[in-house]
Amino acid sequence: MIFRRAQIVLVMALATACAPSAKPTGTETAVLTAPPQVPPPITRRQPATVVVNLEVSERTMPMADGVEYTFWTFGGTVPGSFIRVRQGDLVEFHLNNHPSSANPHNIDLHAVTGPGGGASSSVVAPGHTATFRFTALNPGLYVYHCATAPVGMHIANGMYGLILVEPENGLPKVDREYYVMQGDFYTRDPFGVAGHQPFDMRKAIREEPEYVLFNGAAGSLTGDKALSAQVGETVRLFVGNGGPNLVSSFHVIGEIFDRVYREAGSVPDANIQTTLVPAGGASIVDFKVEVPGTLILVDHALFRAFNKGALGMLTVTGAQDSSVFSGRIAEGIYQPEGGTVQVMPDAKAAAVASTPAERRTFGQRTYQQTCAACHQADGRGIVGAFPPLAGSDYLNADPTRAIQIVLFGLSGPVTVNGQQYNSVMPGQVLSDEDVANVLSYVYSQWGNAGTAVTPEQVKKVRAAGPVRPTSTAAH
Ligand code: HEC
Ligand SMILES: [Cu+2]
Repeated sequence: MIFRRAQIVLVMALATACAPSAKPTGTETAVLTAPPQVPPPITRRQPATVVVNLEVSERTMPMADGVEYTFWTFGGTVPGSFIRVRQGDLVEFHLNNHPSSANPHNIDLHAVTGPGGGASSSVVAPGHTATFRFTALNPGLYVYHCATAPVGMHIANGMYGLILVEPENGLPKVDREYYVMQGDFYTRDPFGVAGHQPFDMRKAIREEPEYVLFNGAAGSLTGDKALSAQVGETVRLFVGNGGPNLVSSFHVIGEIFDRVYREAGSVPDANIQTTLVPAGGASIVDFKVEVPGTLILVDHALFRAFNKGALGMLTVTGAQDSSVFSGRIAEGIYQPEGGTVQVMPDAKAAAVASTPAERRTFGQRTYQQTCAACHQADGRGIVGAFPPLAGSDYLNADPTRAIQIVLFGLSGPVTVNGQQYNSVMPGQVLSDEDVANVLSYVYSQWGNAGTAVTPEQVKKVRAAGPVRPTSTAAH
């Protein structure tokens, strides 16, 4: 016992002895990366002076399909550049505000021990630069953000990012590291309405975002921008939340986090399903991917994921392991409430189109507001859950059937482009005009057949009533 106590005291003494008291030696310039990439781990075993050059710029970029927003950025991206330093490093921070900016900005790094996290030392007018230094005393993953008044607005426009202060001996090695940061956005028009969207201060004060996004855009981490890994690899996500208002319930559908540094603290916890990421906070999650498939990153406050954009993907490739996951091995029909598919409430007033082009424009709006939540903004759906409308053989084979599906819903097995789906699409409460608009739009997109659908056709199908559609494209 006495021996053990002596050992512990010795370990503590060693820990304090080689802690940040060591003087930085040498100077290097920090490698900054755009999301979702992360700079490589630091291999140095002693502190250094690290120079960070970060440029603030205001730029108009896509926020969703057809939607643009003038973001205020650190390093030209939302979230801002990822910064990686080591505990004990002396950081020399240069904040440069591009001459084209309309506003002054500054930076508050939660990794700074000092007044305002550097905010008042870093205020920069357009075309100016400010320099300050700090020593990274505490290891962890820290949010940085602009703190220029009105602070909430600068953050709502995208001014936040992450700085990792690696502990002296580094983090445990993993095969892949990615950078994902959530933020809530307040636009004049509802989610998906095309065009340039100005910031809406009243919605921001009411905390009612139209968009909740990972990495600054709906679809920033889906399709060919999905994160990737191979079966058997370990993945680490540096997850941040810029807010300004919402707290994130970060979850990856189809995975369990083997290790979570909750709120980016130093002691990892194990086997976590969903981790809370506060506004102005972060979390580090590590997991091994055991089976191939698409893992879905969400804020598990799920309307944010399926209706406001907070959805990303991690594509895992490699060999199947049916002992870990079997896939569907049996199926049958279970209908406690009878065979009818439920219909969603809340029909909206129709937009009456006077030309085919206008019909498609109105249809795009309905698509973004109604269909994109499931079939995705790019029409490619989600493998295993929502069939694609882009290049769908099933859709293109029969417009009457497509009208039936939108009006009355669809359930049971269907095969789309050779893939089986067996789920439920609720009937959509839309007017004849709206159905004609949305289907004309869908048919005009993504390599589809270009079929024009008229309100008269929809009216006839509605009058004929529900039919169980055939399950394959051919009929
Ligand atoms: C709540 C999610 C959801 C919404 C919203 C939704 N769908 Fe679907 N949709 C599905 C699912 C799930 C299926 C497959 C149903 C099955 O497996 O039987 C499907 C199937 C389809 C199909 C046939 C299969 C294919 O890919 O060609 C079409 C066409 C379609 N939906 C069009 C639409 C249109 C147009 C809208 C918007 C007006 C819409 N859906 C809204 C979930 C949804
Ligand atoms: Cu700012």
